[in-house]
This record gives sequence, C-alpha cells and structure tokens, in this order.
Amino acid sequence: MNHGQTLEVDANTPYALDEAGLFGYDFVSITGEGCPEVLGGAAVLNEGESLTCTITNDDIAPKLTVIKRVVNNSTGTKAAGDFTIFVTGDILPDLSFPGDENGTTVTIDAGPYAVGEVLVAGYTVSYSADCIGVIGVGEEKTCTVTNNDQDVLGEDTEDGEVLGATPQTGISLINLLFAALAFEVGLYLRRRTKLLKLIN
Ligand SMILES: [Ca+2]
Ligand SMILES: [Ca+2]
Repeated sequence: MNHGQTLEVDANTPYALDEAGLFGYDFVSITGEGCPEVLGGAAVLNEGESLTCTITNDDIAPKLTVIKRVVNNSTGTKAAGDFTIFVTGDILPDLSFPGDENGTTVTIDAGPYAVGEVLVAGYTVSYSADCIGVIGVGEEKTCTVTNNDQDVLGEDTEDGEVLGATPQTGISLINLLFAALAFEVGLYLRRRTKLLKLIN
C-alpha cells in the first residue's frame, strides 16, 4: 500500500505492519496508539475499530570518498597533503580539504557534484570517472585525483610524458573552470528533471 491509504481488515486478526526497504532511507519509527513499535510487529483490531499508524523514514546522506595520489617519477617532491581538494554540488556549500592518500570521506547532498583541486605548478592532474556526476541518497562513491610530476624541460622523459609548457599556478583559473563545470552539471540535471516531469 502507499502513503495515506486505508485498508479494510478482519476483526480480531493480527496484522503485521512492515515496509519494503527503500534504498537510501533508514527506518526511524512507527507511531500511533495501538500500533506496533517495530517493523513486522502486529496490530489487532476489534469490530468497527480503526487504527492510524505513521511510519517515518530518514534519507541517508550520500558519501563521497576522495583519494589523492601523487606520482613522483620525475623530480617532484610534493605529497598528497600539499594539494587542496574541492567538492562542489548543486546544494551543498563547497567543501575544501587537503588531499590524503588514504582518502577523505565527506557526506554531501544528493544531486550533481564535482571534485576539483587547486593546480600545483609542475604537476599534471587527472580525475577518475566518479569525480563528477550525480549521487543519490544512500549512495557511496569514490573519486581518485592523481597528480604526476612533469618532467623538467630539456630533461629526458623517463615515462614518455608530454612536456608541459609553463606550469600553471592559478587558483582563480581552476576556480573558474570548476565553477563552469559544476554549473554545466547542474544545468544538465535541471533539464533532465524537467524532462522527466513532462514525461510522467
Ligand atoms: Ca536524513
Ligand atoms: Ca612524472
């Protein structure tokens, strides 16, 4: 049965009250006089009696883990903590924290999100697939941000990397790119939501 529905039952017969698990939601309580207090608990009604029970669920905040990898196979000396990670989304205020090889887990709002970082001179950056996307209640995703130290110009490349021209340091540049990216994701989702509403 659905929300607000009334069901006719036989008198003096125990009926168990339960709900099918809804992904991303925790069971909180059943309230109402004469109602069982736990899922699966039974209620018995006399003739002519009626019973109203309220089941409360709570949405589970999505979790995002950001793993920071730094590859120093040229002459780089930076560690994970020398990089600053950003997480941005449709609703949540932007989060910012230092990188960690063991991963940093944050709870975020359901919806679109994107992970970025402040560019560090002399390092290239690459993001795994789940560093941008949409996350639902109860979901857990992992994003890996990998930095590789750039070979110094004029030196032999040991790992076939493309030599970077001038390494960028621009906090403002990355923020701009990042904001544009997050905006695009948000825009896409709002369009999709509208479309779904039209279809249904
Ligand atoms: Ca909640
Ligand atoms: Ca390298």
